[in-house]
Amino acid sequence: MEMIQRDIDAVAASGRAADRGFKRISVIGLGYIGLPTAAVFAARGVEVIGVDVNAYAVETINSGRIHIVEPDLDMVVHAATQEGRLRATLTPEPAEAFLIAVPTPFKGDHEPDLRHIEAAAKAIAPVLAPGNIVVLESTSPVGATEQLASWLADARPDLTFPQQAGEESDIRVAYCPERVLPGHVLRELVDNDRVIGGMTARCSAVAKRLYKTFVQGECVITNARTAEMCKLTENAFRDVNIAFANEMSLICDKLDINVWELIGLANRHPRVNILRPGPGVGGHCIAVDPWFIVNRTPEQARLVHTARLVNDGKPGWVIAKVVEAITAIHAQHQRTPRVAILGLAFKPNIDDLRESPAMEIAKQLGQRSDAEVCFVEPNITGLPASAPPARLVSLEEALPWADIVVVLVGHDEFVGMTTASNQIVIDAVGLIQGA
Ligand code: SAJ
Repeated sequence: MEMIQRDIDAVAASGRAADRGFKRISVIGLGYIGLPTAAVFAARGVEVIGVDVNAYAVETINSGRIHIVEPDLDMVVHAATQEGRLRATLTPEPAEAFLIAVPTPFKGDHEPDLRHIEAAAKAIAPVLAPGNIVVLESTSPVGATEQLASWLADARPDLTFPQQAGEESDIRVAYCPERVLPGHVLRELVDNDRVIGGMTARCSAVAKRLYKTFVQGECVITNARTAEMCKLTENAFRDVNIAFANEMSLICDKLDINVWELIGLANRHPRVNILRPGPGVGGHCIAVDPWFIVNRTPEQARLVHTARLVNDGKPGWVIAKVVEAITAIHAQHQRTPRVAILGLAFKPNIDDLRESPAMEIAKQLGQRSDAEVCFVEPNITGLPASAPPARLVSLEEALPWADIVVVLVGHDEFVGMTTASNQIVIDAVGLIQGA
């Protein structure tokens, strides 16, 4: 390891004199990670060519606007396009560095689906030139960077790649995962430490030089496989810890204990820090990435697998609680119960409803014929087309109206609200019943 570090430092030092920084880079995939990354490179004076298959995204960005929701990103993209440093296109163009930030979903039985990486590799291959670096940022299963390099080599037999020519290769290839938190992307892109896994020491050194254009955190070098696994490990760690909290909430419900009080008490221990139970784990990363570990090592990844099952089971548990309450009101008052669902986003204080356990719960409850349901989501102005035909109302309207109040997201707007003693409250996030 020490040896590798010495090699890397030597390569970096030798490159430094000749290098005056990257002038033109390309980002493939202009979504939640690619677009902010393109924008911060552009803000550092680099000419950035953003590439996306989505014509609407390309057009929107070229007009100085954004097609995703992320605080302050609109201003940075606007400035970059106005000053001519960021340009979006459907077709790749030559550049010194190519960063790939495309989605990596799973298919079938939670098997990683690398078809967007493959498509990106085939798209950039024709414009690659000796001396270029290709960096994969998409969360990927272990071995994906080697697979990317092999797709590139198949498409460009006239160039050499690290798997063929080692340090002497024409093209450098590295893996460098993003690890930014939605809602804080611009700050975290700059401040967070970065893990850089080159296919060779020289690949790592060049990638580090590239990221040092804007990263103020440390850029720590390892190999590609460890960097891939590091990203998966971070999100699996969080998933396992949330699963522990969620399992505690089920256990406490059975034993008639307030889980929020319990966690508050347990967390007073200096070495205990239990996360918060919720309606399930949403978002585009934590509910997906652990499967990439399970898929490759099913025999060994037992805890990681169980955590996924525990968290995926939580929305069904919340729904069962609400159905129990609906049945109780029917039996007691012989009328259709009114259910207010508070929060649809996948976590507090954002407007992103995709991959949201709250939305999954809302959809199922909204389709019931034995209850009247309304939704409260202060961060949106209208329901998506996929939502059931329920009303989107304000908290002030929903609270006095409802027989059953279901709290699914701890948005700031819900903090401090009070419910009536004759209402049934199902509080999945501990906003009302929390200690
Ligand atoms: N959640 C709980 N209880 C908690 C914390 C979170 O139920 O105590 C739920 C949230 O409500 C949400 C889900 O987990 O539904 C995920 O939210 P999150 O805030 O934990 O994470 P993400 O998905 O927004 O971002 C994660 C981050 N990874 C880690 O914190 C290890 C981020 O740094 C990554 O860059 C991102 O995944 C990614 O892109 O992989």
